[in-house]
Amino acid sequence: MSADADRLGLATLRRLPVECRPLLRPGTVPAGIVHLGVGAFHRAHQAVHTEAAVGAAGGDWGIIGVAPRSTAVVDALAAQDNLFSVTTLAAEGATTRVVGALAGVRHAAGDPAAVVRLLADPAIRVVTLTVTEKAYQLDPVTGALRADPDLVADLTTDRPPRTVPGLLVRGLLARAAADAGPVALVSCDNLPANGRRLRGLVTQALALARVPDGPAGWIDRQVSFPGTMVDRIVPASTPDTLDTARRALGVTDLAAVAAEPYSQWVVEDDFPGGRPAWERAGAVLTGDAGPWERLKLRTLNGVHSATAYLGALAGAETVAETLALPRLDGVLRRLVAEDVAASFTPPPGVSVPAYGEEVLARFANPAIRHRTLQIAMDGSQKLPQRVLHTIADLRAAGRPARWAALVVAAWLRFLLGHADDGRPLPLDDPLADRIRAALAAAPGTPAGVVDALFALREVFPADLAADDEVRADVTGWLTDLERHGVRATVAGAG
Ligand code: CS2
Repeated sequence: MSADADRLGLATLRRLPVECRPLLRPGTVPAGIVHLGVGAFHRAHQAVHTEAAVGAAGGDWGIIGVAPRSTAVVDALAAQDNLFSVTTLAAEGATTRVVGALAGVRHAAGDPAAVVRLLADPAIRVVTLTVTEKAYQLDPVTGALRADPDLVADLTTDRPPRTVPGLLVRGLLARAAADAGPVALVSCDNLPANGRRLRGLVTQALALARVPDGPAGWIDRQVSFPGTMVDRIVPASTPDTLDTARRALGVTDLAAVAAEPYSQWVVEDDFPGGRPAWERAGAVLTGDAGPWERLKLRTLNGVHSATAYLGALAGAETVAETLALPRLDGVLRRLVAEDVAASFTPPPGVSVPAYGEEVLARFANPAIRHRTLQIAMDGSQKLPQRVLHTIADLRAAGRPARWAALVVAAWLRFLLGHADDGRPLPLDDPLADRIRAALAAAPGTPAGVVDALFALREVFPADLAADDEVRADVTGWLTDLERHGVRATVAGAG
């Protein structure tokens, strides 16, 4: 128990304003879920939905939060008896509430064996993941597992696993050996067809590890991979986030997060070992999350990436600041209405342009400071499902993809490393070395840059890269962005 009288913890719960107290008291709900990636998004999303579900309908569904790498969050939560607060930032004001969904925390890099044991524990019947796109180590275009030396060592030696696929496969093998009962592995990351991708990861990793038919068959029969669509805007926490939490709670919370009011979760209902009554907490349980996932990835995340690259180039620090650039909202509306909406069939009853309007209103929330550079990270892992699938589907239907091409051009210009005012822009991407090498070998013209980067097969599939109309559109936009900058390009567009 936390002894610090000034710190959030079981001992200080009674001092919190009544409206800030958790629905569940940690320690009273036994663990049934392991969550990998106990970052801000998980704390403000699945943890909140799960606490509400258990509060409404009961069940042994406490969450053990596992941090794959960072010890900071594990240390902060452990010192707070696993309690943390979520501040909901609406334009009208903020409300803060402590969440009691976590039954424990572990640090995977520090004690991988403990995490493997947890995954093999029969009490654990659901494993959820928010580890970001790159941690799956899957080729964004094909879904093929990238077997780098770390992953190969995890799968072919008995050293303690260091990668997420390694940890999962070791855990599943231990579970099969103990015949510990069925489990659902639930990706809550923004990957396309995330359930199928995670199943593909496990299948490929088992093959690479040359796992015999016995345990491989057990895993095939006992493990499900429901797909999900997850949505809540949760910027990385800052000193401001901690100050706001402290003012509301009267004690310090070093694991505080802040998020927008909106939260959505669509989950395929395939849980062989049971699940919390998430439908009692606002989640939609469905047979196929695919249409929801495409809606969200192409509209919300596609427009988010567009905003991040255009905003970063224009020198805007946040998404809300970017939306205030003259005429930029008009361009984003045309991206949604003319390209995204024409590229796929949305869930029944959903209008893509209306959903797009709601997204723009959420992005404009003045209380949320979501940094463009945070969203701009890892573009090679994000662009395929957010923008390139839109382009591919439009082209397959014989349609143009002019606005989506602008997003690609903005990404390429971002990769060149300088904002419109000449300030350097960081390249934080698992393919950074490949991207730099491709650019260094290319002529500096817009067409040269397009040629060099369209040759990255992990990002641009061959069909798309060979499409002259797409190349011409992207080259045209890149020329405009280079000559005139984002402001003038946007003002002159459409
Ligand atoms: C964002 C997402 O960082 C990013 O790439 O687009 O994290 C986004 O905020 C969430 O998907 C919203 O649900």
